Amino acid sequence: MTARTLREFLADPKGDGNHAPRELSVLIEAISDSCRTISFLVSRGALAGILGSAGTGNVQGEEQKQLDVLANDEMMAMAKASGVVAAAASEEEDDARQFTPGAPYLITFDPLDGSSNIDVNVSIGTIFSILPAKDGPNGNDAFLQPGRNQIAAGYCVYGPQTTLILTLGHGVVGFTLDPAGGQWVQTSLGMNIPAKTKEFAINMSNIRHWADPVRKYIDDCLAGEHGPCAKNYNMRWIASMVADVHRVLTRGGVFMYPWDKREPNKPGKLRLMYEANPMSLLVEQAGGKSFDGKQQILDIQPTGLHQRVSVMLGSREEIEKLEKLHAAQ
Ligand code: AHM
Ligand code: MG
Repeated sequence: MTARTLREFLADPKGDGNHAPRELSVLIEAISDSCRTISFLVSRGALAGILGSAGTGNVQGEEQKQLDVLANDEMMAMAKASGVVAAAASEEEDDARQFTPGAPYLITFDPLDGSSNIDVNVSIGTIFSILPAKDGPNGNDAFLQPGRNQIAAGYCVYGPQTTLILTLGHGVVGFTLDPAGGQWVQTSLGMNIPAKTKEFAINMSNIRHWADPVRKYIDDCLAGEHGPCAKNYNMRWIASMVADVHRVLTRGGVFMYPWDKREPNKPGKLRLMYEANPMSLLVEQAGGKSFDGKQQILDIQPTGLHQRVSVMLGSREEIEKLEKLHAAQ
């Protein structure tokens, strides 16, 4: 049997002979088209003169790269043209844009995650989250739904291969872009994060700023086979959430960007609506867990489109250790 394409998967995503809702298929196919386009732009890089700064800043006060802007333009054009998106919100824009009135979906995205890696040819990606639209106007407030409301979520990694990882709320599947024909070919039937792991991902340069439970967890990992975890851990930090989470989904591990004391009033670095929530849904659907230090990330009631959040996600056993350490403090 030859591998299914994304289109064939959408025709029968649960294997029960029923196709995905038609408008959802339209949107997922449109997103996959945009990811193909962005992948092509990324691969051309300096050849197209599109590396480096755009000379502008986004709503987060961060410098925008040219590819951040190009990827954002592509995703916004896709959302508008799809005809099934009522409104779209992006890391790169202050407010949601209104598109097709009465359409069923809202979409949020980080068009190019891992911006600090763009110019150094390290894996980057696109993250997206699909929520139900409300009746009537869908301004910023319409997006403030807990992650549990997500209808679908996924990401694309622009790495040695271009891979699209997707959940429609029942398991996680993966596709690889075949550069020969431009098709998305299913290469993962069901991703499962092993409950146990020996690998963590955190930016260790922030160690002096961490809260006590995070410090204790990493100290225990670093103590190795003679410490409380009784095993030796490995560490990885790519500094592209998409690539780090992709590794966790593929072979297990823990990914953390926790709150720290640098700016105590800032809940974390990563954004809830288009980074933490879609990744948490994928991780949960693959058998893992996510936690913000107090609760499961998918249960958080958002208060702002660009709100930040403390993120710990991955292999179930390790996240449960972190939950216990936070409960004990
Ligand atoms: P971005 O969306 O502007 O790229 O920022 C988010 C990125 C994540 O992909 C990554 O996990 C983190 O920032 C890396 O941060 P740091 O440079 O502090 O290690
Ligand atoms: Mg990002």
